[in-house]
Amino acid sequence: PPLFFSTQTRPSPIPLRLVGSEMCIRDRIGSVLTANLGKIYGHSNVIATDIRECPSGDFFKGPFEITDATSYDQLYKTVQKHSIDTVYLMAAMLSAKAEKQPERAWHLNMSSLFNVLNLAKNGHIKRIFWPSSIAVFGPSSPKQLVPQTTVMEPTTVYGMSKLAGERWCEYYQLHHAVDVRSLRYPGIIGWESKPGGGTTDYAVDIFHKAVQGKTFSCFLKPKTQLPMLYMDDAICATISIMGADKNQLSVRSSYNLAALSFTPEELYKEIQKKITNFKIEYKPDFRQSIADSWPGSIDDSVARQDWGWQPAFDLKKMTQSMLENLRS
Ligand code: AKB
Repeated sequence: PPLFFSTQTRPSPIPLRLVGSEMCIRDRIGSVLTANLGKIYGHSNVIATDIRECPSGDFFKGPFEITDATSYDQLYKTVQKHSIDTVYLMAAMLSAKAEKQPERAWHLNMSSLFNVLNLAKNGHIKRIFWPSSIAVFGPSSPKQLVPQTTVMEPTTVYGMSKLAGERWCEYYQLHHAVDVRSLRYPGIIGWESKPGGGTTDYAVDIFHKAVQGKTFSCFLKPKTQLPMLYMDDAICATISIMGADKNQLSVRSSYNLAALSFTPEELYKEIQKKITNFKIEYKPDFRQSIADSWPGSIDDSVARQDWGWQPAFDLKKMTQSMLENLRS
């Protein structure tokens, strides 16, 4: 993908990756994205932030700034200190956790977005990536191959915040020429860190239990189909859309993104091909109703047409990669 250069004289396309409060350790996509952006632009050109000190994990090697993404002033100071021109705002409280803390989730998910949109509107940064989610769809949306534009009545706090965020992204692009780009991430599966507060995170935890030789207790029913995306594909899609010519982009709210869909039963059987004595039990909890409100599969033809999206990992390849990396 083409490199992004700041307007500074030095070649420093410094994207600022923001993570939410408790998202530092469990911010899986943000951690891996930072490391990948560092490989492209140079680790010293990618500034990672969180509301508190992150352990010196191996997921990024560049500068780190303690920054509260819900504070405009703190964001402004970090942006000015490092001459940042591109922000990847990964701060959010995910679906399951947000149902337990609705007002805190709304505050984190919305105020961080407004802060970054206003930094761009006020001319302090040039470009923004902001992740939306399949959570924007609800029970009245089509269940299979849900289209880019359809009925969207989310029944979760997280989904409502992401739908509202999409509308604001399009509004700032239309009224303030803010270059903000967004993807509706499915459930993201990666080996790089532990599962977080998401409903799709069962599909991460199951691999940890499999390699530990433990029985996996699944909080969803066996035939609950959900759209998923392997971490490598999520990173590729994020870097690709940020590298696209903005005249290619027909969608300025958020693009549908898809790679694979599966049920816990299908994932378990795929893992069992490699770990034959692996056991699963099903104990559905409150997260079942969240999953039931989401579609089983996504139509991402608009993303494929506009900026050439093409996933690389299917269920077999993802399972193999997860097990190999977790074992190593
Ligand atoms: C969640 O499960 O909350 C997230 C999502 C689908 O956006 N992984």
